[in-house]
Amino acid sequence: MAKQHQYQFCFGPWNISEGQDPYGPPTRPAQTFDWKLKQLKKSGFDAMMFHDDDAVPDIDGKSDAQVRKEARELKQKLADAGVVAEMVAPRLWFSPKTIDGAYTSNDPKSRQYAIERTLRCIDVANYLGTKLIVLWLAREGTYLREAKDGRRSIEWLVQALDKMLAYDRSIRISIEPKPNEPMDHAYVPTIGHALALAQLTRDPKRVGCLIESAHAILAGLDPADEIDFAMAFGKLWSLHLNDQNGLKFDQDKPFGSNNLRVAFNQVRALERGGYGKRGEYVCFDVHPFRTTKVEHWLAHLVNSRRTFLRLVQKARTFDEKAARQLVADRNHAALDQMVLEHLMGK
Ligand code: GLO
Ligand code: MG
Repeated sequence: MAKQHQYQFCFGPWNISEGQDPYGPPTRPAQTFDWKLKQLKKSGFDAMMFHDDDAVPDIDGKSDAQVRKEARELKQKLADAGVVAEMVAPRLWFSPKTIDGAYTSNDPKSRQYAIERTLRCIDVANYLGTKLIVLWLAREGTYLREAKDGRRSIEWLVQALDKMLAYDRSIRISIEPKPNEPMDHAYVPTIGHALALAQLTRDPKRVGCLIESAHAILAGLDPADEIDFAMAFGKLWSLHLNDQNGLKFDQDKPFGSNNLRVAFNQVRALERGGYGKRGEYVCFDVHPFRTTKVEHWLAHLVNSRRTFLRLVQKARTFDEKAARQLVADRNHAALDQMVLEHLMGK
């Protein structure tokens, strides 16, 4: 068992969302950023993750000086609240310029915009005091296969990563793979794809990954195996824990909500690999249910953290010796039941 340590927790302002879905409008009124920041600290969280335009709203319409001013003000606000910025991610999927993709758009002007916007995002990360850039490659993929050249798209992705790595030699990039939604097929659907892509860049050591439980499940994979795989490469630099009921829309359910055993195995993998010991955060990319009332607005975050910590205890009290004996004896039926009994408790 890895040496015990305290985990540090994180979420993003978008995780206190208002309940809209493709079929209906918000069900809760929007809250201010300051309110969200206060709730974060009060609920036992240590860090906040940001999109570039969470940090500097309407970033595309602002000058470099204005971006610097606003980002620095935010840094001060975070410092006053005793919160750090975990990462900054360029939100490349809202602009009319990225309708057909960002780094892999067929339009050179759009690709240029995507890169310039990302370099600005790196500036914002520097102002906020984090060196971690997260890339969720939302629209890098196709709705119909004939619309893009897959190999050329990979080359464009590598060129974009190279520009980021050259722009700032101290940043690290975590790719957050997701197999689908909004696209039919995304170009970097799994952790294996992300880490292979890293190898083609000018500085593979600075390109790692972020695992989101729901995205692994959408790819038909076990998130615990994805965690072990990334950690075998020393490349798990961030984490979006949540849950997902099979192959549906991206549900971002509370951690463990759908399958406690799959959640337990993720925590066990994190414990084994010593996740967090090099300053990595446990982030929850979870959303309230559309039905959630305003007064229960934080419950999905508080509950995810609580479930995580309870599962850490379950991982630390799991009888590893007995499990090893059952494994050696190939008694998988007993091992299976042992896990269930352990999770159910007395
Ligand atoms: C969507 C993603 C998204 C990212 C976020 C940070 O499916 O999970 O929430 O995590 O934009 O890049
Ligand atoms: Mg995510």
